[in-house]
This record gives sequence, structure tokens and C-alpha cells, in this order.
Amino acid sequence: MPPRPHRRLVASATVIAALVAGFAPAAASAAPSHPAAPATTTERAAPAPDMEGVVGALKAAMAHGAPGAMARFTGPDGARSRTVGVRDRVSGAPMDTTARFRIGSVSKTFSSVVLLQLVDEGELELDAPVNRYLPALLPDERITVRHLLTHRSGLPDYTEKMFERTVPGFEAVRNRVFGHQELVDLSLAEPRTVEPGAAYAYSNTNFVVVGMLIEHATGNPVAKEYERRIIKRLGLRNTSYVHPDTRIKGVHVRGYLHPDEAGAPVVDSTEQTASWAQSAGAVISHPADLNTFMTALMRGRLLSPRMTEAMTTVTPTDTTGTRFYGLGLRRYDLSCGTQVFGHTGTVQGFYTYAFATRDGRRSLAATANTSNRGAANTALGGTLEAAFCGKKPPTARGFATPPTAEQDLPERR
Ligand code: REY
Repeated sequence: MPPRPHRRLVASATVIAALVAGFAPAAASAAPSHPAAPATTTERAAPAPDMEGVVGALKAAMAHGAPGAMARFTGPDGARSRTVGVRDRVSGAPMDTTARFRIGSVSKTFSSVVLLQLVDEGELELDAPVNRYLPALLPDERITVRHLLTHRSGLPDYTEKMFERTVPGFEAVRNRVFGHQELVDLSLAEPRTVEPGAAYAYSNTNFVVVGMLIEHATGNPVAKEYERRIIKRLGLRNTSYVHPDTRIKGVHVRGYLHPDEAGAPVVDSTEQTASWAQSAGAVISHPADLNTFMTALMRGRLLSPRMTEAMTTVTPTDTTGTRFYGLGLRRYDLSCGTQVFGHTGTVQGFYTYAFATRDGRRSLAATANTSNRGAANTALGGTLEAAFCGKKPPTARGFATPPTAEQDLPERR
């Protein structure tokens, strides 16, 4: 079966590449893998976050249909939070940085950390075939653990068909409880996208299989492993994996899903099992916990230097020269030359960005309570440029739009 062209790669990539071409990325914040290492030149000269710019990006997300949005930045001068709009359209409760929400695929970084700890412990090998651990699970003996973590397995993303029609697709699964095998079977019913290792093709299936590997290697449900290896270790009191419980406990943001039909009212999508996503996207968290998680990860508190290095070793995901993927971790190269590592997330009703600089000195968590509205996601991505690059000099105004988030639009992440 010939590989499908990957529909999430966008035509506008060339335009974006042209836009960024004017920027010579500064000596990268390529980075030390432990906290004791000295800051790079880029980091010593780190610009103050442009919090007005952050608010501008949050407001732009609202202008594109999000009822509310928020961001929390941490840096050498402490934490700064900004909120706009509401976290609940019915009660009118304002957006609140202590509120919890669904982080979608930022969960993939959690899963990756657990898996890489198991590699550190000698339970799994990155370059071993998945079928060594899960015999006959995959139809191709060449697919390795690393292929899953880098989205290079060629296993199709079952969510494409599942959510072809957004609201009916969501309603059909919002109360369902899937087994891992069921999700893998949905994927294997579709043609494979690429030869193992040949190219990047983002797929939730990869991280469902990562969850299966974690459960196989530990004998425990992924929930327990997230809990003991990350959540407890870092004291993340507002982070949980409650699958298949449909509720978000405590103070939380309500999520609003845009139907495909223009002008149709949004659907409150807060409660769902998120069983379709599981270890690919079902974690619940909040801004400060996401800041702590990404910072700790970059500072080497969760993984050995060897595994941190493996996780942050990236290949491009598109032709812009600004977007990369490591192991369950994205790298975005911003217009000022700063590199940030983290993940994006989309789950019905919620868009999330959680990123940190490679030395863990600065981090940003941003969320908007809507989805299926690419323009809102793109706008939310503007918080990264504002937070990490600071105020743009007047001459750079023409480039104030992040050369980034365009690709988040079709990519949905
Ligand atoms: C699934 C569709 C998004 C969301 C997805 N999320 O794969 C994973 C991720 C966990 O990478 C839905 N879009 C939306 C549609 C489009 O239904 N027809 O925007 O909420 O974060």
C-alpha cells in the first residue's frame, strides 16, 4: 500500500518558511541537560515576557470563538498569569489559573517520560521491535519503540475517521470505554501511512501502544505509573488521570466544542471518558502544574541525562525549519532564536500549549476553552512568541504573527 500523503502538512508551510527566512536563529539555546550547567548566552540575555502581547494572543483566541483563555509564565522573576473571558459560559465564572482542564496531547509527554524511565531501568529498549514485548500486536516486525515515540511507525491515526464529523463523532464516543486493543484494531483497519522510520506522521495510535508497553513492563495501569513516577514525585496536586471517569473534579474550566457547521451553537464537551485518547491524551492538569512538569523535565529531574538527551533529539515535522519532534516532545524555534520544548494538545473543548526553554528557566502554559476552531488555536500559539521573545522591536512588527501556529491549524494539535 503506497503511503498516503500526510494531510496535516500545510501548503502555507512555504509561506511560513519565507517569513522566517529573514530571521537568523541566534546561537540556539541548545542546552545543558542538568540544572547545574551554565545558562547559554541566549538564556542569560532572556528578554522579559511581553505580558501585553500574551493578553493580545489570549484575546485573539477569544475573537476566534474561545469563551475564555489563560496563560501562566514562569521565569527568573517568578510567575505571571493572565486570564481573559470565562471558564463557564452558564455561570459566567471568569477564567481562572487555578482551574483544571483537559490537556489533550500534552499527555504524550507524560507517557513518554514514564516509558523512558522504564528504558533507564532496563525494562525496555528504544530500538527494540514493539512486538518483542507485545508479540504479534503490530503487523510489522520493523516497528520499534522509538518509532512510536517519534511518530514514525506508519500506524494510522484512528481519530481521523472517528472525528471525521466533529460533533456526531464526539457524541458517539464521549461515554464509551475502549480497551487499548480496540483502539489499535481501529488503526490497523486503515492503510498504513509510511514505512517504519521513513517519515514523521503524527498518530495517536503510537501513544496508545506506548500505554500498552508501560502496562506490560510494569504490570500496572498507566494511571498508577503516572501517579508514582511523575505526579507524586513533583507534587502535582492538580494533575490526574481518571480514565474512564467523565468528570473533571474541583475547580475546572468548561470546554466548548465548535460544530463543523458554521453558525451552529457550541457543544459543552467538558464531561467525557476521554477513552478514545487514554495515554495519548486523557490527562487533566492546570497551568502551574504544567509549568512545574515542563520545567522539571528540562532540568533533568525526571530522566537521566541520557534519556533527556534522547527525548530532546529532534527531527523536523514540516518544511518551515521551525517545527521539530523528539520523543513525545515538540521543539519550536521561535522568531528570536529561542528554542522551546513541550507539547500542544487538543481535546474536545480545550486547546493547550505547555513549553519550556531547554534549561528549564522559563516556561509557559496556555489554554483556551474551545476546539475545532483552528484559528483560535493558532492565536493561542501567539502566547509563545510574546512570552519567550518579549516585545518585538518596531522594525520586526511585520513579523509579529508567530510563524508557527499556522501548522497547528490542520494539525489540530
Ligand atoms: C481529535 C479531534 C484531536 C478533536 C486529537 N487530539 O487527536 C489528540 C492531540 C489527543 O493530539 C476535535 N476535532 C476537536 C475534530 C475535527 O473532531 N473533525 O477539535 O475538538 O491532542
